[in-house]
Amino acid sequence: MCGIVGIVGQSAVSQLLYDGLTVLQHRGQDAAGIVTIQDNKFRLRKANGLVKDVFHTRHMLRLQGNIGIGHIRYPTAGSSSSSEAQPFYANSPFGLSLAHNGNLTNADELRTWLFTTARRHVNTTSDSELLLNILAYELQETDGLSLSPDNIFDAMEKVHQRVRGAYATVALIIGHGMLAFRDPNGIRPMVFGKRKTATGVEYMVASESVALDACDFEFVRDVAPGEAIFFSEDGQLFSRQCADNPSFSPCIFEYVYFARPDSSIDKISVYASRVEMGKKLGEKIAKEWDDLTIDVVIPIPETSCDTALQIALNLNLPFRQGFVKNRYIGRTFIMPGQEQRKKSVRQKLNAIKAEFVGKNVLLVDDSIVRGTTSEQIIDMARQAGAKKVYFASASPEIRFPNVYGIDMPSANELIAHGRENEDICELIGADKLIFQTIEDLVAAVGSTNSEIKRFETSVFDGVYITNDIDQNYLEALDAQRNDKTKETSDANADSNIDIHNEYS
Ligand code: PIN
Repeated sequence: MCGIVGIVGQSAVSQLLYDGLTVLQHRGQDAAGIVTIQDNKFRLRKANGLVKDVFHTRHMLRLQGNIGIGHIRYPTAGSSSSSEAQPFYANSPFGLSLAHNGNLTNADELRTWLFTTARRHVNTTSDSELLLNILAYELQETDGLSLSPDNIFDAMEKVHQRVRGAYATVALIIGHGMLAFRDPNGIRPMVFGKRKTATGVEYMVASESVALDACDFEFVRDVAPGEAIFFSEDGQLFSRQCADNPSFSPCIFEYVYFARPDSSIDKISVYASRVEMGKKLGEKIAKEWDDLTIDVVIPIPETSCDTALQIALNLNLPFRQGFVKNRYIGRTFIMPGQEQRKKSVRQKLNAIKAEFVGKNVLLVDDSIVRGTTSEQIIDMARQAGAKKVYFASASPEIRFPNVYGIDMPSANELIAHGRENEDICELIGADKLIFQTIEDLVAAVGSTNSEIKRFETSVFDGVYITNDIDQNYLEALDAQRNDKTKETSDANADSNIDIHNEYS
């Protein structure tokens, strides 16, 4: 998962881009980058690490200009080498730079086409660099020394025809402005906002609305699936629907886990959707577990807290924060490599014994992915003195890989793949295990926006919205991206060269 921001301002934008990226840091902690335009030249800084570690004063001073984009990255396609950090750059036409959240599902086909037909060199394994080159090719095809918004939208129509998958994208075109577009299914989120200054209007685009709040921009709306919005350098906004058959199918996992609760995505409050998940799951527990005695509901911090509190309210049970989280350690699911994830659980969480001794506890988490964290936490609860440990997941069994930018590429690494409740329960060591049903999850998330008829739910039901995923694709993805391959490719990452990073 990644995060993107973009600003067309009336004064220097680098600090705002930095602030926007910082509040989106939960979306990826692997690398960060900002590019601005000053005097018709790109100024770029990108490297591996957290936002606060990538940008030092000397970088910020060089990132001059009133227009810029930024990216934070968790590696989903490509390796985690720093040369794959974004934004990417292409010199022709005009000078382009692009930052992308999502994953393209026809990357191999695009790579071949770019090489054999468009004769464009792509220097990394990142699908975002492919997307940049497809956009560059289509912009190049339009005539003239300048681009009109209509030229740009015509090119975007062709981009949508060529590219498949998930892509929320911002791009800069030197001498013109900033382009933002979202894939025809609206899988990955993107919003924009504006504000007035003494000298004119400023616009900001971001993955989540929380970035607009933090930068003091007023939320305007979500970018529509298939829509492209062009913000000209002089502060004008143009937009057009550029996809042939747009359908609204946002990724449901954003609400389950990824997005911040204070964000609103596609007119649904992430926080409210998590409370609704708690209501539904509470009702299910009341119905199916009425023979069990639960003494206390304990969330596994922190995504599940809002859900767990609502479960406790529904069941009329005490809610206690039985685990203390070290907030100076990253999200475990988002850490590459199983060993690293395992080790960090004990560093990340500790139990408050008094909440466990002699009690039947109901632990609540947002999801069970690989199951290793859940297993260790259940063990921790028992060591802290719990009599019985029941476990509830706010989302259903995750049985299928994600191909749209969430790092769940290998079915074999998913504990629920090919397993039923009892097997999973035994493997994680719980006394009882309950999952939200997919119907309840969809109802919970969709309850406040009836415009959305369908969510992207493939990790739960194996139905891929882009209709282009078969077993061969999944096997190839597994081979390319499972934990084992990632560990080897990470070890080799430093040997890659980075031809476009000016300032280190
Ligand atoms: C963690 C949110 N959440 C916890 C992410 C663990 C799956 N894991 C997904 C549960 S936090 S496992 O709130 O952001 O800290 O099933 O892979 O072990």
